[in-house]
Amino acid sequence: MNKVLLDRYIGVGNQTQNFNRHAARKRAEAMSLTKTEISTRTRSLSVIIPTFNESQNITKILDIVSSCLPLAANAEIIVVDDNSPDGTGKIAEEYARRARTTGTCEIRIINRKDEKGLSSAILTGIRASTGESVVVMDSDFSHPPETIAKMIEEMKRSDCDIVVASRYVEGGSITGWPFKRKLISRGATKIAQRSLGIKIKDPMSGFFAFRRHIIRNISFDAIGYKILLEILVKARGAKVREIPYNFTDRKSGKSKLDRTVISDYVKSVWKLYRYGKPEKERRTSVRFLSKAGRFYTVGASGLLVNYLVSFLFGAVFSNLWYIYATMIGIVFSMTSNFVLNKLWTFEDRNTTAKRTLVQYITFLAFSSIGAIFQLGMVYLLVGTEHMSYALSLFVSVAIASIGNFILNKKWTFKEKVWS
Ligand SMILES: Nc1nc2c(ncn2[C@@H]2O[C@H](COP(=O)(O)OP(=O)(O)O)[C@@H](O)[C@H]2O)c(=O)[nH]1
Ligand SMILES: [Mg+2]
Repeated sequence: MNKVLLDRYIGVGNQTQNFNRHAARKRAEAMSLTKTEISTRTRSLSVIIPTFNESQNITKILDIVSSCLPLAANAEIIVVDDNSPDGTGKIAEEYARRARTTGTCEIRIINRKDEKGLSSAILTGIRASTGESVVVMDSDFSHPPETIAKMIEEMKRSDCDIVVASRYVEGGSITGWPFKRKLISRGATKIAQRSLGIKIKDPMSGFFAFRRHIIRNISFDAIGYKILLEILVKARGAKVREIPYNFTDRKSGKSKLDRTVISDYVKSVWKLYRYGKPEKERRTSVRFLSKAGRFYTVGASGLLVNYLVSFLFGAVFSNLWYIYATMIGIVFSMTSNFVLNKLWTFEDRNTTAKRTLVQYITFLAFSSIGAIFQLGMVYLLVGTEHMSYALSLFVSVAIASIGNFILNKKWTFKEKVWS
């Protein structure tokens, strides 16, 4: 942020006087309206400001945001603080108390003692708010308060449901972020756009406005940092517009972005990706056949792995006895079969070492039993029943593989055979 803008936001020098004058004028205007006039007006705007350890910013941001809000909106500001150790909640409460007599809009503080997390804090604020439109913004001056009016104006002008203040549309920009953060932001944006089919340029924005009705039927997961993404995916049919703004990195306090943000992000994108996908098939017969189909496909892929690995070892290590090469091929194919069956056929996501090892050993044991059974069966059918080799091979492979599927389903992956 350049010096003039910064001064403007944090209230230094001449700009402070301007803001104070502006606020005083608005207060005077407010006083000319009677209290009942104000309270009987519908609340058209709520501004949600989540905070955590923002003691250096909170008073100034409340000053400036409240002076930026149009009186006619009968707006409220809701600060949601997660019991900040630096006393942000207390400072905000004190400010709100003073504003009750002198302020131009209602300020409420929600102090969450037991819950943590940005998305859930925003959601708490949204639920507690009553405005017809809601704006969400940070408390660290990264989001210029004067953009709020532009967002509301755009919402009315284009009659849309969501207005995103965007860093990535023409006219938007980022000031003060190191290359690494810009890269992470761009990467996360691309992932959201590609995997969730989102068209807008800045779905990761933390600065946005929306009409309350669009979230009426949404059940939120509120994982991690980016609640806008969840709204964009779940508020189907909502009309979205973007307007540019200049994001400026904070000057006071610290960013709360840490490593868990990235894993939370992956989790939330995965959840959103699954959102709206058809429910799991309910018919037992279809599920059984689908798993059997996957089991046989994996088996076929195992033959290929077996052949390729045996061939490769035989070719690369020319001194290796071909029986050893074949054995290595068998071990590789059994292992790849196991991994694919665990993750794909039986969709077992529990990958703890102990459980996986026990499953692997059980799987190998059943595969070996299957192979021995197949040998014995062919020997019996060809030798004593005089069946043709081709037919006896077919019969024994069919019985062994069906047995293998059922045994592994029941004992290795602990599923009911038919359920
Ligand atoms: N209530 C609450 N607010 C949070 C939490 N984490 C971040 N915030 C607030 O969310 C806004 C954005 O956080 P910030 O650390 O600046 O994120 P960055 O801009 O991505 O580096 C700021 O107003 C923070 O005070 C949280 O866990 N709970
Ligand atoms: Mg920030």
